[in-house]
Amino acid sequence: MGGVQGKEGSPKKGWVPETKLESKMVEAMQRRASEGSTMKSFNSIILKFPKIDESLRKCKVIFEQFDADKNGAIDKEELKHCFEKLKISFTEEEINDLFEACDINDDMGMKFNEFVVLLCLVYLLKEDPTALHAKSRMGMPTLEATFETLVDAFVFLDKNKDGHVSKNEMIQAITETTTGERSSGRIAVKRFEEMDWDKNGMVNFKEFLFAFTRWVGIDDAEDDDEEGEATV
Ligand SMILES: [Ca+2]
Ligand SMILES: [Ca+2]
Ligand SMILES: [Ca+2]
Repeated sequence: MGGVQGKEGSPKKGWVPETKLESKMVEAMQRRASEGSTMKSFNSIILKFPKIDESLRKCKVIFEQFDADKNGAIDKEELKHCFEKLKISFTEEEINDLFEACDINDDMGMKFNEFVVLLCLVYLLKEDPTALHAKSRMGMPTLEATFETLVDAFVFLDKNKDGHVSKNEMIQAITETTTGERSSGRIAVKRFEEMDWDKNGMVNFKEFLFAFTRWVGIDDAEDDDEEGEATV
């Protein structure tokens, strides 16, 4: 707490990840990256959007199950119960780090989109090098397949496999598939800036996931009751 913020900007070499969790995330991503990506182009990622969207929305059921007091957010206690049920053995510190990493508006409760990001990070972190391609890491095979698609998409973008997507990598990914249109470079930069929340010039997997929940539109699902309760 209260550390010196120090030099911002230059995320060149020697850039130190903020938390242990962050460095584990990068390590897990680098290991996964060494296996390569099945994505062929940026468009092939976009084509998967509807399916990913559909699958992530189904997460809402899980979210509601874990939101024991039904206040629309998952607090730390609820999250711990949730992890126990899923047999996810994270340490207290890891749970705290995860919680803080995903609780972006800092109100001590996971909203739905934050919860989706958190589960996907758990999926990535639960990757066990000694048990590659085990059937299921979390007991949710369909959802895990979607998470794998998201990891795969990130690996596609991370050309140099360092666990981060740089602006140049984003530009490369988008411009190499669109046939030399002038505008595609600008789009790439815009997309990149949308993703790079902390403006450090690099997009990590967490930032990528949050951007994704916005792109597929699950972040504005907050108050629209599908039951259509007409409360006026
Ligand atoms: Ca709750
Ligand atoms: Ca990279
Ligand atoms: Ca960033």
